[in-house]
Amino acid sequence: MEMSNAPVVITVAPVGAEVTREQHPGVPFTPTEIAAETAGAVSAGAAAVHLHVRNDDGAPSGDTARFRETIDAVRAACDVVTMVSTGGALDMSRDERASGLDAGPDVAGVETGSVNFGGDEVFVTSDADSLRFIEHARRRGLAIELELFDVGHAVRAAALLADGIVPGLPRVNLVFGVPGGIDATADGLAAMLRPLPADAHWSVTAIGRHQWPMLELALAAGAGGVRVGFEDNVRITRDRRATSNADLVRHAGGLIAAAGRRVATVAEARAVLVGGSGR
Ligand code: KMH
Ligand code: ZN
Repeated sequence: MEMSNAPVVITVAPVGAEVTREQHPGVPFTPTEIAAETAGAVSAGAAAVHLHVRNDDGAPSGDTARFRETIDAVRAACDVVTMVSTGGALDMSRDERASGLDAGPDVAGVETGSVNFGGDEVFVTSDADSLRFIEHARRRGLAIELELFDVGHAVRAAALLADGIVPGLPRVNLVFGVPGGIDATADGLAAMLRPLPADAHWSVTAIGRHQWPMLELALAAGAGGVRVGFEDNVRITRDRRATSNADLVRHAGGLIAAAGRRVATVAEARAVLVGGSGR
């Protein structure tokens, strides 16, 4: 994969499904809270938002109306590319996981395989699940970003792209540091990139303490995007918790500048993440 001087899209993942207010009291739950947290992150340089939704009590929600209310609130608060997760939460049905696709987002995130999350937790996405989410997203005219946690997922993503099942520009997000997934190392990054098309727009997510070192490494290797947010990590350093999602985005912006790169505008992010999908 070639080095890149392209602007770097910062995606913020402010909500997640698993992170709790014990881990960070600022995790947003309601549409209003999610919109405010997203707007702050956009002011700090984020150009896309990866959304999960919650009930008022913080329980993950698989309700289309809740997604719609959240997306509307986000759009009223700021200009940003909206992406819904079809990963949902571990105990959700496939229908609940698909609920965001009917809420009018710009982009659908779709997994291409299963992965252990540690202990008894298994995040299951069968090939049939992937194909159903992709078909649903296509029916809705959504752009698709493939979410890859291990090398086999990248192999499957490459086939889905080559066969035109996932149409348009190849867009992938590589996730590092999940207990049963690819390791957050330079070798891990090379292994994930190897099966993918050379023109893929690739973004990097890394979990917990792996986040900042992996993002630095990925930026030096030409990543087209980085993802930060409470969903992935709540800390700037081991000793300092981030004050907000915007704080995490600002820190990512510093790493991008240090790598001699530039943060993408929302218009640039839209061209890369949504362009060619007909939206
Ligand atoms: N919450 C996890 C079970 C994604 O959003 O694409 C799945 C997840 C991945 O967060
Ligand atoms: Zn997610």
